[in-house]
Parts: sequence; structure tokens; C-alpha cells
Amino acid sequence: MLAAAMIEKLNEQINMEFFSSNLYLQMSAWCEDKGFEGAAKFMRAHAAEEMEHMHRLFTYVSETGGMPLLGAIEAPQAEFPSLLALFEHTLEHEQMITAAINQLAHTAFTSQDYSTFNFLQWYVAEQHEEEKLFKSIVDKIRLVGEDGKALFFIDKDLEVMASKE
Ligand code: OFO
Repeated sequence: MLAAAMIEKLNEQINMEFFSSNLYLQMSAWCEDKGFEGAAKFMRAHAAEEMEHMHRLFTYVSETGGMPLLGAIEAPQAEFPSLLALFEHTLEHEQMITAAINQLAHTAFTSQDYSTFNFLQWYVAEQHEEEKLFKSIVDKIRLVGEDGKALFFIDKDLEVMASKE
């Protein structure tokens, strides 16, 4: 049985994962609108991944006798100045999520909730992967620049990455 304070924090994380999913889905619409079809597919696939992050937490809370609570979810940003700005935003967002996961792990550990601490290790590893992934995309766009031809190839690359998501 989880402590009430822990359940509350896990519920906050459930909402953050929902927000991540909505943010990436919204970003996919921007990409589609600007003709970046590969990027759109990539963001859509990533939105689905975030839904899985949400479900994993949801299941954990209910399996441990808690009650998952879905609160209001803020509307995500819908306009971006460029594809690079969009991916910079994903990287900053993932860094924020990593900080939230670290905070959760800290709370679990210091309150001797080792079950939750253990459960959160999956998220710790996942955040490492997510930051690495988004950083590699940001780096690539910065490297090739943002003219039409360069972005065309970036978009093709993202399409390939989307199929591996
Ligand atoms: Fe992108 O890792 Fe969940 O939020």
C-alpha cells in the first residue's frame, strides 16, 4: 500500500506523461502542416510512447492499492518558429521530465518506499534514452543547417527513426 503523499506525486507524473503525449501529438500536427511528414510520423509515434509511460504509472498506482486520478491537462504549445525550435523544445521538455522523475525517485527513497523506487528505475533509464534521442536530433539539425535541402534529409531520417520507435 502506497503512502498518500506518494500516490499524489505519482498522479502528478501521470498527468505529466499525458501532457507529454499531447505536446508531441500537437507537434506532429505542426510538422504535418509544414510538410515535414517524417517528423510528423516521428512525433506521432513518440506521442504513443508517452501514452505507454502514462499507462505504466496508472497500472502501478492501481495495483498498489492507490487510485489514479486524472486531473486537468494544460493545452500544449502549437506554434513553433522552425523545426529546430520544435526539437529544442522537446529536449528542454524531456530535461524537465527527467528532473521530475529524479525528484520522485528521491521522495520514494527517502521515505523508504523501495517498491516505488524500484518501479521508477525503468523511468530513470528511459529518460536517459529520451534525452539522448532528442539531443541527437537537435545536434543533427544544427550541424546540417536549416535550408530546404538539409531539412528534407532530416525529415527522411526522422521517417526512418519513426519506424523504429
Ligand atoms: Fe518523454 O518521457 Fe515520458 O514524459
